[in-house]
Amino acid sequence: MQPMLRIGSNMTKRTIDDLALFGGPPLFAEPLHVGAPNVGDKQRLMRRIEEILERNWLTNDGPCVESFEREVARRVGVKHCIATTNGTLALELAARGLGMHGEVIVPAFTFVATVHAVRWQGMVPVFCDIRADDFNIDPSRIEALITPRTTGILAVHLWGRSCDVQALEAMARKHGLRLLFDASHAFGCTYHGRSIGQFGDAEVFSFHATKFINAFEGGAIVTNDDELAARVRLMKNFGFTGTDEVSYLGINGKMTEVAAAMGLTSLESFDTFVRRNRDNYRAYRTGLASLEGLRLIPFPEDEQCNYQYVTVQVDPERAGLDRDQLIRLLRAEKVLARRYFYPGVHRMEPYRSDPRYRLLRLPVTDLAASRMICLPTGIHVSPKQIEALCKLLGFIIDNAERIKGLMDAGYRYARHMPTFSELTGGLVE
Ligand code: T4K
Repeated sequence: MQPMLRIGSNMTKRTIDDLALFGGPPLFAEPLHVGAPNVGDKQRLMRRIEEILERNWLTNDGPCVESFEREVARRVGVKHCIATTNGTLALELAARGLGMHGEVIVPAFTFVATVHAVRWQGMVPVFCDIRADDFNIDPSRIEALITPRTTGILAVHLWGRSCDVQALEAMARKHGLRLLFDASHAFGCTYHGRSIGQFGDAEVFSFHATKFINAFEGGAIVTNDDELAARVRLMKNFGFTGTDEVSYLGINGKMTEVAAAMGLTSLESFDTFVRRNRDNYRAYRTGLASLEGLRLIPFPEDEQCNYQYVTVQVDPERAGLDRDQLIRLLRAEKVLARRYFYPGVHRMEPYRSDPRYRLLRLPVTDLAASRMICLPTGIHVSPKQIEALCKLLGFIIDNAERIKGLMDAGYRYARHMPTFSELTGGLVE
């Protein structure tokens, strides 16, 4: 007798044929995304946009951008916030503004933008492995990577959990290196009770649509360094120091007024977003607690967190299925779980085929890249849906052996396996 899954009054999965991958109806009518935008009060947003249009001041340090910068700096507790077009450009401006050049030590277990940013600025990324417990750059491996050409460390607070800031600051001090943090995931999070954003020489946030706080597209550099702040402010505006006067090599990295309006509106809903994300995270914690082979990566109880990335480590031996098989099963049920971050930046171009990395070994990164799943959360996902999703995962784990047998045998999935594009209504190819 197989375990039966009763999810709600109208959704029962009695046999594995009821799984959507094998022809049953999907668990959810609409797709559950990782990264569906958290949008705050739409009326406030529309009012702000109307005001922008009435002022006829659309970009170039308008009042919305100035308010957004002030508000971010206040919340983070830093002297300066420089808003930018996106997080990637903020990383480039910060790295360049800090005078980084030559080699920069980075993790490979991150979104590709972290590494591309330094590469795009002509620096050589030197990949450092991560720690198995928090998936952040491993400070104990950095020293061996330092050469006379090393000028900086670019560390990532992955999924909003802080790096070992103390160890990294000590390492940077000891070797006279610049220390920049990619805090794209970590707005609203703390390290030892202090806001992320206050550490190193500077930190960078992303306010992309998929982030905890979004500005459609957007980013920011935060720092207490007056000179750096002045420099990147010039750099993001072509180097203009006055009308018709350019005294620096610059680029266009400005945030628009409409983006800042969205950012300000998102910030007003900060507490609501945290509350929903925390409730969702707790629903996952309860729902996954007894599932063999699936380990929810915990958020620290003694820190503030934004709970924006819910991540689960799959142990294929114990779960009976590997990460990619689980993702296929979930996708069919319209749960668009993601493999953040697969396959690791070192396995993407241009790094993969660069002879400099031929002998590179990052065993912890490779293992993490093959085992991590990022599950949907945010204001468009409810704890009830998560309860149903966890029950589904339990059903899958309970029947893992038979499911795996069918999947390994290349079982021609019954009826129709929807494509990602179909699931997202053609919005995402
Ligand atoms: N450093 C780190 C550590 C980062 O994670 C990122 C960005 C950066 C730097 C660079 O910051 P930005 O320059 O982007 O400001 C997404 C985001 O595009 C990217 O910003 C983010 N990291 C990364 C983790 O996720 P993709 O390629 O996975 O996005 P995509 O289009 O597949 O969308 C993700 C999911 O969100 C989909 O299921 C669809 C859903 N979605 C997406 C958008 C844009 C929506 O429902 N609505 C939307 O408007 O990179």
